[in-house]
Amino acid sequence: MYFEPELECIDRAELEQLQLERLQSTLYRVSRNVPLYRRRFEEIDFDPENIRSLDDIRRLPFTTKQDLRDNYPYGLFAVPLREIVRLHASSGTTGKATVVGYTTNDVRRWGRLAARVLAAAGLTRDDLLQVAFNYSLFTGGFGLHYGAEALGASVIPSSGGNDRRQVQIIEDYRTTALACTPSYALHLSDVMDEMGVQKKGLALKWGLFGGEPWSEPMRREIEERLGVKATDNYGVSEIMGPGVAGECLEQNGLHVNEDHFLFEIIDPKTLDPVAEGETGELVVTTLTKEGFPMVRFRTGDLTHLVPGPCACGRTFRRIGRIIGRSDDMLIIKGVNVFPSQVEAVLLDIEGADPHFRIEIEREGRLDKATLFLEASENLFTDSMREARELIERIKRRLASELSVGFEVVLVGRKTLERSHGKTARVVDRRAL
Ligand code: DLL
Repeated sequence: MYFEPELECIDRAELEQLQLERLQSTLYRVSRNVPLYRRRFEEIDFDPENIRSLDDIRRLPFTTKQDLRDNYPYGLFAVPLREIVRLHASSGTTGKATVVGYTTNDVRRWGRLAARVLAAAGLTRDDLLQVAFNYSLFTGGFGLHYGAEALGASVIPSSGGNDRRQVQIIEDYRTTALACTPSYALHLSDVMDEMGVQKKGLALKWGLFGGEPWSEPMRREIEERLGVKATDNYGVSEIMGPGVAGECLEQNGLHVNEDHFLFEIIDPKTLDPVAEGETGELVVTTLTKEGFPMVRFRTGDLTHLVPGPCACGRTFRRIGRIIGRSDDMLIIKGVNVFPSQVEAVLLDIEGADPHFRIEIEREGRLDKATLFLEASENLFTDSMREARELIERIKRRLASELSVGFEVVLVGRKTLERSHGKTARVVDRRAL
């Protein structure tokens, strides 16, 4: 039930002392080793020596995704590359934007924190966890894999995709726990029905879902259809991937691993802390990361602090499920996509006029993204063949640069709605 009970149930006063010490050493480390932080601390005349309480963190500037882009690829690493044993990136970023690095200690800690999340979600060493997240630059697969190994459970690294084979493995290997995105879990359940699988006969007990937003009705549906107890877990690659926070079997908020991450919830407009329990943007400072420490990283994710202690006995505070984003980032099939990335691809394709609209819906259980693109003067063509070729070219580029497949539909000039002179770029019809 607990993986590290002495830490997961730590006395709050002791925790705060530990956080303060770790915060101070993180701030020392970044001010010595990361030019961006050194410069920013100098600008505000800040010396890590002067951190007296956890609230002092509010004096420090935020770190944003833009900072990561500006320092691509290795500018924010706090150790020489020789110390780094692993590189990852945020989902969707096949190329530029984010690269994060882990030292040997970071990888080991990542496994332990993911193991806590698994234990809180019901797993023990007797379980067989099928990890149907991709093993790639994306952190999902590896993170949960290490967690299961640290816990001593058996891992089935099936990775993402290949639906019928996933189902067959669940049946034949007698998988007891499944980790994937919540929408993929529902999709697999449909595939089981198509294949005529008797779900009652499966050994499945636990479902660990994360990587994309979902809802209570989705949880209930997954639980009923797959016969699992479903829990939510949260992570973001800039911080560490899965293992940042996870629900326990009370299913009422995600315990943040507070001995390793200091979190704040701020108003994304004023940047001040929100009142306790109100919704705001989650900001995270890493307390033990060596390779890629982050100070006040703005995740863009909207959540709230769940009031009061939890019946499970863990003393770590809980955040509510992520209900949206403070920026325009979309999560399509679990992959992060910014409309500006779509625009950049279109701009780059000769003749493509970036007047576009992205429509996202759920087809069956899975996300379907369609790009409606206005044909511009130079790509307007009577030739069906040329139009088809253009569409194929755009599809290929989007798939390879954004890691998400789009349907592409060319529409006539000036047919897309303009709102205040700007295209209403995203229509999200998904009901979670
Ligand atoms: O999605 C890490 C992860 C993998 C977490 C597998 C859990 C399970 P990124 O690719 O960097 O990392 O995407 C991070 O995904 O800022 C959220 O917007 C969203 N996200 C992650 N977990 C949840 C969740 C991984 N449980 C971005 N609920 C984050 C809602 C989530 N959104």
